[in-house]
Amino acid sequence: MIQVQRPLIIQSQLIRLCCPLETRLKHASFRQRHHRRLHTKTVTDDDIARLAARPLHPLTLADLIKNGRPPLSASALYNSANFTLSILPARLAHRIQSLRNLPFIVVSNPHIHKIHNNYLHSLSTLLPWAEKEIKTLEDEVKFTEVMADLVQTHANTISILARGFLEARKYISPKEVTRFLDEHLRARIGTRLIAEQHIALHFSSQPHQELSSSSSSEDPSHPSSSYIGVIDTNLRPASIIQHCESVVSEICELKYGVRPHIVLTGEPDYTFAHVPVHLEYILTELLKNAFRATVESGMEREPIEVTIAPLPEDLLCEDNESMSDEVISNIDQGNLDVASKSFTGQDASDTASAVASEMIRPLARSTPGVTIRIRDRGGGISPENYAHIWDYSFTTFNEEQVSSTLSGGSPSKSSSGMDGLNAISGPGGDGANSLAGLGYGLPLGRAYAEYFGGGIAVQSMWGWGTDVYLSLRGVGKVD
Ligand code: ADP
Ligand code: K
Ligand code: MG
Repeated sequence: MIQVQRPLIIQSQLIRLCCPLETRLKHASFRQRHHRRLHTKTVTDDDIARLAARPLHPLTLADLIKNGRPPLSASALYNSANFTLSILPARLAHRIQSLRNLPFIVVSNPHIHKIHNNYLHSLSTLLPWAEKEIKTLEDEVKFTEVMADLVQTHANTISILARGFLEARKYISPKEVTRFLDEHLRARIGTRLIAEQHIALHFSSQPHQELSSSSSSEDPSHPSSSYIGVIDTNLRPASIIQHCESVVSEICELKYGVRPHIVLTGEPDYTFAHVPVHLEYILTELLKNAFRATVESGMEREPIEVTIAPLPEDLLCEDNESMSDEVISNIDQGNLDVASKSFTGQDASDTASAVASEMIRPLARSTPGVTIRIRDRGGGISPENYAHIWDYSFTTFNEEQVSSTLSGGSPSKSSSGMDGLNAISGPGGDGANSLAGLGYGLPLGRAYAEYFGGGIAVQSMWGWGTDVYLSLRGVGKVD
């Protein structure tokens, strides 16, 4: 297999912040008890064309929290299942079409073809539900099994695609790969979030409470009341930073005997509503880059400064006002092309407007957020390299190491000795560490940040160091 095994202690640390303990325990016991074959229906080309012709429902924050705080009643839970069911088939069909639109020789690559087949499989598990309304507990449990299968099937998508595009690099340019992955991985973030949200709500809802009775008070660091599904309404960025620092610096010390340290400044007690796994993924990638640069340039005695600065409220108001009621109502009604055109003033292509709408949509409903600056003394980024840092395939890591990281063998020692640091990554969906060193950290981190209206900006002071600004918006007013 293509996964590189991470030391056990670190893997479990990474999982820790992903979701409340009780959800994790229940998820595990659910998977054990419901390990049976799912009902499937063969997917025809007609099915794909028909479903892909449906407009894509833009996932709003309101969608994720509209069923209220858990525990959900049975009817709210059915609403969540039916909503999930109403939007996933079209999303999967769009992904299949977009994979089929790649050059034939690229989509014929076994790894990329595997991803194509994974989407076909997931669509085949959803088709039997196509004309159904979920209104019994029995159906809801079965549907949650389908969702668990969906999340599981696509868990390693990123490392598999990375390997496929690496093998097919003779036939497709880095810019084309970036264009495809930017759309594909952004769409995947949304699809995954919808499925995981339903799974999380399922486990924290009244009809399934008996599953949780033994575990509800075991994890005081995760008071379940602050969670609505996968969203933590009381997320403290400083806690995630400290956690990511310990993971990244532990690897650094184990491998190289040095451990750059972080100095945390700003407002460490700030909290807001966001998706913890997203934040953890992004910060792990950004810290990994900062640590790598710091050690490579022999500056490990210099602290990496991380500053947490809440966004001023009035600034957000102005920002929200800049989006007219017309744009907001078009977003709400799913008229993304119209909304994106009137917001950006551009007649965007389908793809561009899909990407643009994924970005503008959350702005309409956002609440305060935060900027996190990561400042390192790692020497900065050369102007030649700076032009490429957002390309999915671009890395200053050498190819031998990348191939060996992907093939799961122990990476060869590099002249810089940084292979180990590049073999780690956050749990941004893969749960594995195989995408690191492939040049996916910055672009995928930015995709996560932009999903709810934030962003990442990199400012390099060549010869000195790098400042990275991560901005995140709170995910909507809850309550
Ligand atoms: P990867 O880390 O796998 O190479 P990334 O997308 O995370 O991929 O980063 C791409 C490249 O950008 C890195 O290989 C490195 O050359 C450069 N880079 C990113 N962050 C920094 C930093 N803080 N200091 C110096 N170079 C950086
Ligand atoms: K990159
Ligand atoms: Mg990186």
